[in-house]
Amino acid sequence: MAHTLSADDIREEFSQAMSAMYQQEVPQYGTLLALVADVNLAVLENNARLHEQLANADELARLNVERHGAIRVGTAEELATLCRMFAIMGMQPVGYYDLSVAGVPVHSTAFRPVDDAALQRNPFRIFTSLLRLELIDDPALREKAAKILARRDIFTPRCRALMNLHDEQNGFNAEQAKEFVHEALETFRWHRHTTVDKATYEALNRQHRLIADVVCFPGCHINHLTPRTLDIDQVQSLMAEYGIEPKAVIEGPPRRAVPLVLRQTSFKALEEPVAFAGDASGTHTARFGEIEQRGVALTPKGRALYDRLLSEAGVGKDNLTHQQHLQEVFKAFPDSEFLLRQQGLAWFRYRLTPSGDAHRQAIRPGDDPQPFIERGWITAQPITYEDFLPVSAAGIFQSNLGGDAQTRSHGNASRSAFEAALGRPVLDEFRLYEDAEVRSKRRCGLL
Ligand code: OOG
Ligand code: NI
Repeated sequence: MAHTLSADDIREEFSQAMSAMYQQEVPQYGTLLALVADVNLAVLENNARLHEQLANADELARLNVERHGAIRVGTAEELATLCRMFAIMGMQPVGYYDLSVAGVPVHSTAFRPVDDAALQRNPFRIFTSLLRLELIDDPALREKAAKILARRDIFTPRCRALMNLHDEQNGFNAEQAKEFVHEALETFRWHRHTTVDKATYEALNRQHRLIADVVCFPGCHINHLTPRTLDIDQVQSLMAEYGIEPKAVIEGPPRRAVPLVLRQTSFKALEEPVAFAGDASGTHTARFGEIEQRGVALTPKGRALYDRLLSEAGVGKDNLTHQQHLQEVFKAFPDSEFLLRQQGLAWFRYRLTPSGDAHRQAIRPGDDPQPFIERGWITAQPITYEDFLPVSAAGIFQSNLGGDAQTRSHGNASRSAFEAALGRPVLDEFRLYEDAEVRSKRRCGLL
């Protein structure tokens, strides 16, 4: 086909369209974007070294467009069709998250780009959860929910037709891509009208708020869209000034010289008016705002230490005390690029400098990169964590649910059931980071 648009181009267009739609739907999201842009600009102006580092790692350009969103679906067919839709945008399912350990009746994956160039261009990610109807313990209600879900189609007929066309042609031209983005967006739009009457909504809501959110609407509305900041502590402290009320504490690790994995904060879900089938009206709380700061991806060894320290630190009530406590506990985690590398705690991307390139023949497979780094022949940049944290995700669900989520455990992880619904296995995030490091070493002649 002539003039096929790349998946990266389509993802870029889609993420922009999604951001514009969400800004219209939730004006506070626009305020959040302005706040994050202000803070990022100030950080870059005051920190020439960070500015240079980000520019060298090709991270600067993506920062302004970088977002993640989250959606929840009700059936295997919906999940598998989303998988097709996101594949057209160059997004693959990465990782399996079992939220039932936090008392939330869903399991999830993150659709995101996986290769270096695609991530550099626009690392748009969608955290996607599938409802586990089997966790509704009232059989009549379970059956009713399944019936309601079976009746809806969250994709427009034109969107389905375009996905088929994409498969036949193996791509889209610019016009088709534009139409596809437009149609795909419909799936994630907010609907004020529920598909059920008030009594059904309330029965499902009593079972779990998330069940009502998934089952009662005609689409799978995007429930938040998160920009990336370079200084989350600063954003948290400025939120009130911008008229946004943040949740009490920043989740994840403490502030560090070398930022680790992911830190997140959010504002609470909005109470929005809804019209139920019949005449009744009421409200629904599902959509909220969130900001995140991303750091280096950890190796399994680093992740094990991280998990241990985070659970040792526990949860705090006010942010200041909690952050100070975290700082103390995380003293056990090395905080320099050299130590993280030397102890194999984090992943790095190696590059030859111009002088390294001139001495290529002196670098042999199996060599220790450290002497070359000291000589200025090779640089090692921390690989950005591109995924989500199970603990953090659960925390976000909880704050979103207004703190009354059930805490009982729903039994074993059901990864294979999730993959069967998805129609394919999910990718292993550790493998992706390891592969990125290995590829970069090979390019330098270190492997
Ligand atoms: C998803 C929550 C997970 C994150 O950033 O950890 C998430 C949801 O509430 O549907 O987006
Ligand atoms: Ni999120």
